[in-house]
Amino acid sequence: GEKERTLGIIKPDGVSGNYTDRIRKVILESGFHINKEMIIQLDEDNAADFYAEHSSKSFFTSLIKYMTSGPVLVMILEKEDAVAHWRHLIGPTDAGKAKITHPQSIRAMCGVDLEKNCVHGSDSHQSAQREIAFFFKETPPDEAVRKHDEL
Ligand code: YYY
Ligand code: MG
Repeated sequence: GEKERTLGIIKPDGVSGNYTDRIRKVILESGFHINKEMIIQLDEDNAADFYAEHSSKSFFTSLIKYMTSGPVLVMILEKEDAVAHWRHLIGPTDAGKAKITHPQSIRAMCGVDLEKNCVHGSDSHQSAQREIAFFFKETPPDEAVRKHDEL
């Protein structure tokens, strides 16, 4: 089948808690190629743009504070069916529940709770393309620019 790309992020407490090497090992052992990676400190505007779909949610302010609390490691992950496979590997959004229901998942390994869940994965092929462009192209997609102007 076709190779696909998805976006993975190791969130601030994953980076500061020294989980990067363990997560990278799981990624490579699962057959992904790490196409590109960079460490970046998000500011509030960056984080709000990235999570624009959640801007009306009650957890948004707290999420932005968490995502800007330290550097993150952003990675383009490539393999067949990368989006679905990476979502499967990271496990459920709530890391507390993941520890019970998906103990082998990355969120079970390094996450804490529903908010501090250690890693991000794109939720669809379309989201992956937008999110990869968000971090790895000089010009953000129109959608990101529009959302930014609205904030
Ligand atoms: O895609 P995924 O990261 O698994 O969850 P989303 O529903 O897209 O939420 C994005 C992000 O927001 C989640 O990783 C943690 C945080 N969050 C939260 O703090 N509280 C919630 N009730 C839902 C999500
Ligand atoms: Mg999501």
